[in-house]
Amino acid sequence: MKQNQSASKRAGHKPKIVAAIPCLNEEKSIGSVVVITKKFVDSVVVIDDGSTDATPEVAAEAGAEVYQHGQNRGYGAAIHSALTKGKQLEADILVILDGDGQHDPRDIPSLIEPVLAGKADVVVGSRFLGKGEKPPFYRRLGQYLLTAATNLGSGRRLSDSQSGFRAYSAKALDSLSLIEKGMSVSSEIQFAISRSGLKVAEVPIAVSYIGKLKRNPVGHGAGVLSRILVMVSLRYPLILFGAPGLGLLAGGLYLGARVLTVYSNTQELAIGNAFGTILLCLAGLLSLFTALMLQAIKELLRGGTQSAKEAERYVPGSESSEEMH
Ligand SMILES: Nc1nc2c(ncn2[C@@H]2O[C@H](COP(=O)(O)OP(=O)(O)OP(=O)(O)O)[C@@H](O)[C@H]2O)c(=O)[nH]1
Ligand SMILES: [Mg+2]
Repeated sequence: MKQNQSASKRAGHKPKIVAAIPCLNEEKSIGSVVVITKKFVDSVVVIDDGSTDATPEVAAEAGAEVYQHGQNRGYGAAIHSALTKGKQLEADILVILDGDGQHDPRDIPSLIEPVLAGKADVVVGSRFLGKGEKPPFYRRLGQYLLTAATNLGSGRRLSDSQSGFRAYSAKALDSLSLIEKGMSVSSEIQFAISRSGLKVAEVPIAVSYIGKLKRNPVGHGAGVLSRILVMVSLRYPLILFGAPGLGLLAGGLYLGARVLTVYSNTQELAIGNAFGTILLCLAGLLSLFTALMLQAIKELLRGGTQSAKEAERYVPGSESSEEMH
């Protein structure tokens, strides 16, 4: 069976739906989230990201398989484990939702519908579509900003780039390869979708914000934004650093030519222009060097991802290793 076939194309086969719930200290909510989620999926895996409370025990009691990180590795690492678990369990569709009760598992049927219909490989549950409760104003502001930056950088437009309620087809599980360890993983997925040409859809979801704020929104927003900038730099290094580098170098050379002209006519050194020449040439060379280094890293990462995928697909002794999954 090919892993990258869409659920809808597997004739006569009931799609296997797995839910994965990343959790860090969610003992109060995880029990009911698991119990309700189980009604809509075939199995539930809780990714316990180093909780120090009773989250793993409560999740297991509620009927989830619990996969433990042993120590806190970050939301991105938990998403990475969730995608890997989905592949291991041969899920046709993997649904990921938060364990703090902000997402309503009753939205799962509408979330997976576009994947079942073969219309999408990734479905993002959007908090900003539909008429339901919206996140509080101050959180909405930050989320709009992060969504605008992610849309601009990735070239894919979504209304909610930071949503943690998503569905992935088997093809998406096979193609996504993530490196972000923190909350910026949601943006990274949008960049990866754009690169790999996966089909993406959004459906409205309900959210509930009753609990306390868990982290400083300004620090959180700034952290994610800085990672988006890194992603943009890695995506367009030649445009972002190469083109300005060439411009600065050209400006420096122009100023240098003027210094030489003035000197040959008057035998005097135009100190200001000479300094300008040195500064512009140095900045230009630095920018060009950065562009080339980032381009090299980009190609290395792309090569590494492809080799990892080939290694994952390779089964010794098989004619067509892809068929073995
Ligand atoms: N913050 C955080 N959450 C994690 C981590 N690992 C797993 N999670 C879980 O990931 C899900 C999303 O995290 P939240 O902190 O609720 O993120 P959020 O919904 O954007 O933020 P809030 O609006 O404050 O709830 C929750 O189920 C967390 O328990 C981690 O290292 N940090
Ligand atoms: Mg939350």
